Amino acid sequence: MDNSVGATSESNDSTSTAGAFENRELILVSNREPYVHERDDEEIRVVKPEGGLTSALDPMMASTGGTWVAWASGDADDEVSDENGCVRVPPDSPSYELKRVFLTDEQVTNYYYGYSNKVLWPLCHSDTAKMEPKAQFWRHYRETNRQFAEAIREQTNPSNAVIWFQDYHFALAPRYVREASPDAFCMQFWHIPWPSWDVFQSCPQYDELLDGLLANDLLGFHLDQYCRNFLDCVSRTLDAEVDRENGRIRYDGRTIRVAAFPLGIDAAERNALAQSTEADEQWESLRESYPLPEDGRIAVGVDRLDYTKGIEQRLAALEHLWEWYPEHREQLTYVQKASESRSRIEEYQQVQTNVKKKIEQINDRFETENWQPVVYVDDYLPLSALAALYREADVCLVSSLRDGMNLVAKEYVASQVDEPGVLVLSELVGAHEELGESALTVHPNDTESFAATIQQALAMEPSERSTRMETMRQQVESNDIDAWKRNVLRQANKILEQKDEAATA
Ligand code: GDG
Repeated sequence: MDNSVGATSESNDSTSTAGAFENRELILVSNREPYVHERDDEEIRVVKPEGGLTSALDPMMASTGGTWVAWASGDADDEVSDENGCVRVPPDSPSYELKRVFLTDEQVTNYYYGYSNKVLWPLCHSDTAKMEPKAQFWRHYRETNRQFAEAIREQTNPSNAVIWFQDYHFALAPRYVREASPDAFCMQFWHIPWPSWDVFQSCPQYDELLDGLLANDLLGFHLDQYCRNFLDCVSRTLDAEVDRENGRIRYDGRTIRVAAFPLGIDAAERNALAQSTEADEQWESLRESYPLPEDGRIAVGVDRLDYTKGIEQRLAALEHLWEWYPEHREQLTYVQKASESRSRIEEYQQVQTNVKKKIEQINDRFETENWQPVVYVDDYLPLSALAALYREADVCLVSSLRDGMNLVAKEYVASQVDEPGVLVLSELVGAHEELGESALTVHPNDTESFAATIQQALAMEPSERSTRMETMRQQVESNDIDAWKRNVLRQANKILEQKDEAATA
């Protein structure tokens, strides 16, 4: 029996997400938009972020229709949108509405860079020393959440809709929606960890954040552990009845369901890409652009340059490996695929500087005429190039200090074809729950043992690699992005049915 918090394990049926909710329009709300219009001299081009959640949810929106509400981040978004900030997308075959919310520079500074990324991000990753809980950040976070709630109301009657918020940028918006429309159906998925109560308490607005989130009918996290932490925070803070076993909260006369839905990836697409001729071509072009080895081994890391990803810890382990296991000099090349991120925040600039410095130092120390130990790739790669990089890597290193899920680990697994490699995985990432038994586990702060584990990965026999990878592949394939969507929508429909029954009783 599954006795996890608010367990949602369901059989893998083929329930489609099309027509997701009877008689209700789907309104998806996220900070990032699925299509960004950018001005390029005389032309306007549409940029579609590849990978990540926006591209995973776009096909669902295309099949169900409805509205996606998001921050207008493109400099030509205004020009192509109507007087309500709306444009129909996907551009090639429009099937749903994208409603843009226009924010001032002050809002972006305070709501996005400020409260979202200097308070909630470090808080939820249990790094409270990095928190900057400034009053103006909070003020703008509240106002911007209110603006999103108003944008939803401009677009639809919330009483006839399912409003699905994504992530930590919108902890208050559900409350603002519900204030004006008490019978709205709101749900939210929180993509980052939820910390324990003693950590969460360091945020001065802890009670308002919880009150905001409890305006949802369904609240989803990646892991049971995050659900348990959330339920604990609620029971210690608010006048609420908390049923930990069933993941149910009674608060303010309503019932809120809290459940774990571990996010998956489009495993079939990643696997097909890894086998494509496009990936072969991309690999050739990567080899032309970067000093990749002809026949040595390759380890890879793919990260946003974020202090939670443990990139410096990983480089320290690699340095230790080349120092203590000299047989890997000239034999193992580490490729760091890095994407610049949130560069307006000092801590992020610091990560960028530290990572580059450390790489230079390692290369200076071990480099030979024929070999560069660490290759730094900071271009944004198309999915096929990323697939080639994963496919060619003998080892993938994921060393986050905290990570809600970590999709890179799953993408690496799905991209293994022919002779598979080895996943080296931090025990502190959400994906460790699903993949930890077949990956090689590391603690990112234990440099020596991390280095020894990379050595173990490189020495592993092909048969053991295949067995481990096969188990992980099955896990990643059967719990893919479609399974995630189905489980979330099924749970939401169940709650809606119960609500409708209660209303007509
Ligand atoms: C948050 C949580 C949770 C990277 N470089 C390129 C590229 N990427 C893609 C990867 C992967 C994504 O970026 C990064 O996803 P992660 O899951 O590793 O991390 P976060 O961005 O921190 O995401 C995390 C996630 O939300 C989902 O809930 O797993 O825990 O922190 O997909 O492939 N994609 C392309 N080119 C690149 O150069 N195309």
